[in-house]
Amino acid sequence: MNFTHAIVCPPYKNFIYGITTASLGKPDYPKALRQHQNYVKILKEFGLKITVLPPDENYPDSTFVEDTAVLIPSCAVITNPGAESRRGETKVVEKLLQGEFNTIEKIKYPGTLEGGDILEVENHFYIGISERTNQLGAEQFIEIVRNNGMTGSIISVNQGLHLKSAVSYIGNNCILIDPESITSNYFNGFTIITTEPGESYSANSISVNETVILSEGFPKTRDKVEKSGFSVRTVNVSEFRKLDGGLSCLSLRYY
Ligand code: CIR
Repeated sequence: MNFTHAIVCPPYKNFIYGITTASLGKPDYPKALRQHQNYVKILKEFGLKITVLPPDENYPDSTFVEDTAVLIPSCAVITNPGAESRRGETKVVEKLLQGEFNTIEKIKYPGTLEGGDILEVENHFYIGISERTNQLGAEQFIEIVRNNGMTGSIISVNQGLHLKSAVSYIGNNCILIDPESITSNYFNGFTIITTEPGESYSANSISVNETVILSEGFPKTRDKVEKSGFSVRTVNVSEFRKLDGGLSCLSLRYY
């Protein structure tokens, strides 16, 4: 996917109190800051213009900026996070996007939707129904993408936080998927790369300007992706993983 811009939000020090179901211990804040800086550095190396939102002391999870909006080429969709403590995060993002996109759409209560549940594959969007995204939110989103000449369909997420915790589109008709969390039957017609046993976390990745960015520490899956012809970079996001975050959730990418 060719991107020219990304929005990020560095963690604030209360980040360590973000929502989590992982039992990996408390994140180390200075380490998280360094990892975030390195993540941003890598995006810059790919030529992306970075907009940095100020760290937000009111929202410990605000560094997971991907959940607050979905940027489809013709408009920005402001989400309505399913986690109540995260609902207010969208305000600052909406204000910023008003200057970047001509059309702003919104997911409205009682519909809920988080960006981590939206998997974009060319002109189609897969929407995960999860603990955070409900049927109503998904239907509102499908209506919006239809009005913009694209399509959407629903996938039920029975394990893990978001749809994209377990699946990524890495370009070239290729899906990277954790087979322990989600069946690849949803993706007939695609080339499927499965994460290796014990490496499920690496299913969350992003593809930026012809390179796949994977989490550091999952060598077997990295090998598989490289052998499938992709060039790969890795980035350490261990402190974000402790709060159920993947590397995709640390930026909102667009062009
Ligand atoms: C949460 O539970 O909302 C955050 N601690 C993690 C959100 C991760 N978001 C994402 O992977 N898109």
